[in-house]
Amino acid sequence: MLDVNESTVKRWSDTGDLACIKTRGGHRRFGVATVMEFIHRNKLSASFTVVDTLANEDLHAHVLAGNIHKLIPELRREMKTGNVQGVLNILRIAYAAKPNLIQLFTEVVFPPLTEIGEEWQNNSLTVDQEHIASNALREALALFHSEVYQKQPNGLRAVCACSEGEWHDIVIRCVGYYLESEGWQVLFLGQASPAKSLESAIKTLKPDLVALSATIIQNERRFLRAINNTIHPAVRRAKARLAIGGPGIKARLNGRVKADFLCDTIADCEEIANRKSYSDKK
Ligand code: B12
Repeated sequence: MLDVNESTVKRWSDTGDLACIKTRGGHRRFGVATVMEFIHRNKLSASFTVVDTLANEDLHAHVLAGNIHKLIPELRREMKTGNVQGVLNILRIAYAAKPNLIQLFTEVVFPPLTEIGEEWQNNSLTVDQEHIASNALREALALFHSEVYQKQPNGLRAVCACSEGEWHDIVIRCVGYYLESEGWQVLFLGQASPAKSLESAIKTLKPDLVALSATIIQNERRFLRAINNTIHPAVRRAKARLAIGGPGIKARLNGRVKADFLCDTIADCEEIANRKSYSDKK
């Protein structure tokens, strides 16, 4: 892609500039998205990029110009057919054109999810179709994140989880993937984490940040009790920070829930991930 020697690639890899995955046999493998991020960061130009795999000329031009939202219909189509590799390819293309994870999630990944939710709500999509689509995305994101460029470890640890009874874990996974790319160590507790198990995880794992996602708060009193009486005190004992995100959560819970960050969008992660917020810690 860059018309350079193998030894040059090895040197970039040895200095940590170009991250690689080592196979059991000790061979280096370079993820497409990592290579693309490297190219952009170093202002190099590639003779061929994954964007060039787009057959549609208009789309190719738009994406090259950074209009990655134009990929939404492609992504939606691949999601609906449950094509994990197809979804993965769209993610790689979007990242190659714009190596910014927050923008990728906001402009490309989340809109089709919202649309699919609406189609399900107005009965134009069945439950099984919705499950196939969201699962294809979830799996592709898991593959994609292992290819994303990660900064040097920053010594900070985050625990990411969904609140009690909450199954919608795609956003909190994306939050964790972003934190990892910023050098965080991330531990996923996953869907529907009971307050008590989160409390014990905080005690043993001693994270710097606990990030929670709450899409559906079925019982507000119970939710507030779990956060204010169990999770927030555990976070304070661990001298950590607590971030809670969910649709309209600021308007809904501001002043009533104890948290360091209340987040309506994944863009709030940029503030949460900022090393300075933890400068009193390490
Ligand atoms: C995929 C999906 C599912 C999948 C989830 C798979 C998975 N592993 O995640 C499954 C099939 C399991 C599911 C189940 C249900 N779902 Co559902 N689901 C969706 C769908 C289509 C996408 C969810 C998603 O990821 N959204 C994408 C993100 C972008 O949206 P978001 O959560 O609002 O996140 C934004 C912010 O809130 C913020 N944010 C959120 N968390 C955090 C955390 C941090 C730290 C930060 C910084 C930011 C942040 O960032 C995002 C924007 O940048 C939505 C549609 C929709 N509009 O979201 C419905 C939707 C959320 N589901 C809905 C419903 C009703 C259900 C069920 C009750 C259905 C049922 N009868 O069983 C169950 C509930 C399960 C449960 N107990 O949680 C409704 C919720 C309506 C409501 N508010 O009450 C929606 C909105 C569909 C609809 N249009 O009606 N669902």
